[in-house]
Amino acid sequence: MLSDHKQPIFILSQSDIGAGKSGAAQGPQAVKDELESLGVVINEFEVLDNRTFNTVNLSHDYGKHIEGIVEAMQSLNDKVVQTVNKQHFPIILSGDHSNAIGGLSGLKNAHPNKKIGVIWIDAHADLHSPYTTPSGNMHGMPLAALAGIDNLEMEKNSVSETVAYYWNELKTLGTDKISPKFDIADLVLIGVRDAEEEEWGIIKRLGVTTFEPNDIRNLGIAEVINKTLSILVHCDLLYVSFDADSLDPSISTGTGTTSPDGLSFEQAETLIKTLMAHPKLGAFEITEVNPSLDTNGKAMAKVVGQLIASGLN
Ligand SMILES: [Mn+2]
Repeated sequence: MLSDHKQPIFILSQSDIGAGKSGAAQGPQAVKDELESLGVVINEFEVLDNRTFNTVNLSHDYGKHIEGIVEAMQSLNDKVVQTVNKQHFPIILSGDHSNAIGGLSGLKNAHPNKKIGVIWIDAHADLHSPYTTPSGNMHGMPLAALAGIDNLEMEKNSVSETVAYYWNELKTLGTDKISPKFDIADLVLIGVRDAEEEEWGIIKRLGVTTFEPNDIRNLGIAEVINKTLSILVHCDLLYVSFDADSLDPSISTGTGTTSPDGLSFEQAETLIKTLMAHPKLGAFEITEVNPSLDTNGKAMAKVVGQLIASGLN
């Protein structure tokens, strides 16, 4: 249950041009439908149809659709700022994980003087930059954009001036051009198990706390949460991002990049229930539900809907 009588506004940010596979643009609506069928009353919601920005003709090797993503994330940033300024609480249902750039930037731009701690529940580390990405897909880069990290120490791509320009726009999203949006030491990765060498380089060099599947097994999810919250105790606000691929593939049927040894339903439920009730929670994002990849109708949206409903009840 949300603390302090927070009034949620659901923001459906449908951009999926950061993913390698299309279809996650339909995820937000599928999750909202599922929440309503579970009895969650959604009084206020906003739908951003920001998936089509500027996608024609603009594919770069090391930042696919980056121009369009800058526009899409500007619109999400603005919507989150408005929501927070109205004293409402943003629950962001997003297409692919590049949407975190707009979501977290919005929280920071609404509270420029507050220190934000980030809890990233994901199979992946999402710490690539255009300089290190193997795929060029922007949904592998949101944390680096938000933390202002290029990782030139491990540079392997020759990035065009155009991509470098738009990457800088993403890092400095918002009218005050704040970068970084959070301190990389104030990041905790939960469930990470499929990251590349360049990402582990950042994690090791800059001291990012990670809870891998073995840690979660050994400590138990309750202790993982305790440790996470004690590491972030000095932060003023928390941004929680939940990627559907953090879940074990046995229950994460409809998402773009599944990976074995993921969270069980019960572990995810405990995480979401505890974090949603936290008084410092500033925004909550749920992402990467892709109904078009689902092997079993809307099974993924159902699982994610049940988790969020459980967190809200
Ligand atoms: Mn992700």
